[in-house]
Amino acid sequence: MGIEMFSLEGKVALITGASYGIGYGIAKAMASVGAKIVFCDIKQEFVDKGLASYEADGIDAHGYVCDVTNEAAVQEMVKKIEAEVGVVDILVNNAGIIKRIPMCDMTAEEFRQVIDVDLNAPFIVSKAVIPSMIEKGGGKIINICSMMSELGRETVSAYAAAKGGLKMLTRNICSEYGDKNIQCNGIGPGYIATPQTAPLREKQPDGSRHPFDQFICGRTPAGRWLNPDELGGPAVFLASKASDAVNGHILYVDGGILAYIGKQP
Ligand code: NAP
Ligand code: GCO
Repeated sequence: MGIEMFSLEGKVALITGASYGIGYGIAKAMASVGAKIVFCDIKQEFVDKGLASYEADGIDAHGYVCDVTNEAAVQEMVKKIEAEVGVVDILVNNAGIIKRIPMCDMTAEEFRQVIDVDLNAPFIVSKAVIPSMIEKGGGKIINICSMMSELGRETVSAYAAAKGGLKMLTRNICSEYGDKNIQCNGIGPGYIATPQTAPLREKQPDGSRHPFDQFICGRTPAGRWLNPDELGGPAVFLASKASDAVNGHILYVDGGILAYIGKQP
């Protein structure tokens, strides 16, 4: 077997929340090895922006408006995709939100919102595509986890609970559907420069670097933030035949953060 073991030629890949950011970087990489790209976003405005970006990059993507927390809307979207593009061979549960609020100041409603998008939605979307994957003889599911699947941090209790839960949902899908030739793995990105993390990189009023920016670069052996394109290779691997024996694994793409104690003073 040669390089074709990484080919996604003829495969339909659904990437949620992929108008920009990490999802977009993953979609671009998958398209470059032959996948047909389907994405969704919660607002028409972002789907339109996403479609324009894909077109500018020479990618013929299909975009749908869908709130991934709404089970009826997700079921309807998956039916449409099957009719208009084909059965989803690869699902990337990427859409996600974060609320950085100290736990005792966070309302139960805010906690639920994060769990809803970051944990319930991957359950809902996976559940919608698995039956057709089984009928077709297999499929790949990639859940976008986080450093917070392993580590805690002040202010991100809901996010850490959701991403820790997503790690276990990944292992459970692997356990439950491995015998149907479905591989479900996670990618745990480190700190990636996207709109979600923009507040952590904002320059201070005096022009100096945000303290969190300095902290995270000191915790990353490479000494820098990663970019969405750097998740492309690992995602292609987990979507391709090359990873058919990899199941229930979380691949941390963190520039080494989890291996490092941090820069010594
Ligand atoms: P982002 O820039 O905020 O993009 C997230 C996307 O998800 C946006 O397009 C957003 O749409 C969409 N979305 C949110 N709620 C949705 C819903 N209910 N239905 C459909 N789409 C929805 O985030 P990102 O940084 O690329 O992160 C992508 C994933 O990676 C998330 O799961 C995040 O937790 C995870 N992650 C990020 C980092 C990082 O450092 N950036 C690190 C580890 C893990 P709108 O813009 O319309 O709201
Ligand atoms: C935060 C960050 C993180 C990262 C990422 C780490 O506030 O700590 O936003 O949650 O985005 O998920 O892997």
